[in-house]
Amino acid sequence: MPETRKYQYTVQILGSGRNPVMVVTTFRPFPIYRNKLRPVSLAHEFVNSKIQPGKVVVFIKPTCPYCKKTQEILSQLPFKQGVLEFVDITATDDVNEIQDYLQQLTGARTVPRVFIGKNCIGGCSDLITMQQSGELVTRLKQIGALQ
Ligand SMILES: N[C@@H](CCC(=O)N[C@@H](CS)C(=O)NCC(=O)O)C(=O)O
Repeated sequence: MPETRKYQYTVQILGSGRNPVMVVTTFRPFPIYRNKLRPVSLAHEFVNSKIQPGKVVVFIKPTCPYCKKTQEILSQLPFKQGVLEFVDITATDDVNEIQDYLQQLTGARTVPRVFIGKNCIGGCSDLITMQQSGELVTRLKQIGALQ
């Protein structure tokens, strides 16, 4: 059955008098499948947009000790500017959907989830193993992430 899409906008009117300005503040696509309204894909699109070749992205929760350790390890390395990104998934409205999608992509929904380029290397313990074996720096050099 082909998927049709409906869209939900939240609109804010700014300004006053003769020149009101309409601003679309949120936008959510709702694919309708078998007449059921189901929000999907925003989380997928969000995660996909962050995972890029040449970048290191880590999905984190700020309260997670494994995430803090991961941040500590990676922050000590000489990354090129803009190459390393920590994405706090709790700052989104889609924490569960993002974790579900991370599970689908990587086999685990725990944080941190560390991506070197398009590949997920796992979580904090995997990062530590790679750091100890020297593979971490090798992989980072391979994608051109280091200065
Ligand atoms: N062995 C994992 C442990 C990661 C872990 O247990 N993370 C916790 C947060 S501290 C988690 O994701 N729990 C499930 C959740 O928050 O949904 C690693 O080294 O990354």
